Amino acid sequence: MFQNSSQHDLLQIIQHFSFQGTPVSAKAFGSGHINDTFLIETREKEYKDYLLQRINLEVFHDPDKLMSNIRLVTTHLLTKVIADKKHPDRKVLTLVPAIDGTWFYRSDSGQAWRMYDFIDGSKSYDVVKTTQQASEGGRAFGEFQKQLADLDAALIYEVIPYFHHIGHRLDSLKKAVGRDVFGRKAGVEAELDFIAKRENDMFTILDMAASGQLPLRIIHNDTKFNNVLLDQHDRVKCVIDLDTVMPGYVAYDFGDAIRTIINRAAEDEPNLDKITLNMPLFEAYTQGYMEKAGDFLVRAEIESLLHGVFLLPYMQAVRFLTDYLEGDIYFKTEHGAHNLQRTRAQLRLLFELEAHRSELEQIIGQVTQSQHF
Ligand code: ADP
Ligand code: GN1
Ligand code: MG
Repeated sequence: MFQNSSQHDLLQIIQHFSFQGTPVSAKAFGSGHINDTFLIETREKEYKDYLLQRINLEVFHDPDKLMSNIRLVTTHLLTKVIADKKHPDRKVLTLVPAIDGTWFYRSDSGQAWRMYDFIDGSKSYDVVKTTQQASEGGRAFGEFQKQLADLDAALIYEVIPYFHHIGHRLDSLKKAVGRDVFGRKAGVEAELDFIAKRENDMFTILDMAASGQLPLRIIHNDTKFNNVLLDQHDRVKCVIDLDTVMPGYVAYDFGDAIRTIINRAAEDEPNLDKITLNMPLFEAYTQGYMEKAGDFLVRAEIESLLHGVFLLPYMQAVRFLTDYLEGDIYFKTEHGAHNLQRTRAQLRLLFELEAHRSELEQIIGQVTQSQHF
């Protein structure tokens, strides 16, 4: 297992990449749920540090296609960032080539590794605290969608099919319930009931899309707030974690960002009473997002944003619960009931969002009106 990999093993792995400097340490880094991430520090001041990642092959079955997407997207983003003279400090995730000229390294045991430049002087937040952070996040993801608007979607592989398709996610949950391999179903009847009661309401975005109202765009698909790096002054530095950049509907990105911004507590908060809504952060993100995206969104997309706010915590709960029932094979977990705890926290968040629906709707309305869309 990777967690047991020694510094020595990691330093061996990076020898397969064309980097500069003398690596002196490899430390586990970040709090992502999917890949194994390490900061590689180099001795010399003049050389960068690096970020080494073991790609999770249980999640990404075809690393060639995954890395082809990442190359395509980062190359495209770079042309946009270079052209943007107003923001010279902005960065694009930059891959370090492997010594064989490809973009990742396959070890003899079949593991897939990649390396990025480490983006210095940046921070990511699991819980958002200030309206400055939230509005910058909104600008970051709004701009990201805009920058990808002219990338040919046909060139992007669908590396995880039906990633945000709620019908598909509910089918997976039902199959997991049917199999109940770990005998955990009996302990989650209340959660299953809560999910079942809302099932029909959660198809609105797919219905709007099916009736031709929503354009399919290239979106980020994992806009959890810790997937944007901010600088010391909490200004956007870089959008990261590009593994899931694929076609989708903008409301998915909006809803997933709000899921992690509006919640005063952590995604896996065990004390459900701590899960309350921070409305000023919701307003700030919406403002920042609309500032960048307002000029390309069609009216139906603006209408769909609120549906995304309910759908994404719901879908996330469905995914966590499915993984709990299947024995925790997808998301990294820290203890046996972690996916259940995450499920409960996301369902409580959804409950809170439902209780404040009209306020949320009003805020979106006010922001969009004030920006004349
Ligand atoms: P995962 O898919 O597991 O979430 P990420 O690519 O999001 O992996 O990386 C995990 C964390 O590592 C991020 O949340 C961020 O804090 C940090 N990180 C990722 N890439 C970089 C980078 N190039 N420079 C600095 N920090 C990074
Ligand atoms: C995973 O990789 P990370 O931790 O940024 C997951 C997202 C979930 C998120 C929940 C490829 O994101 O879809 O929303 O966990 N990524 C993948 O925290 O499944
Ligand atoms: Mg991440």
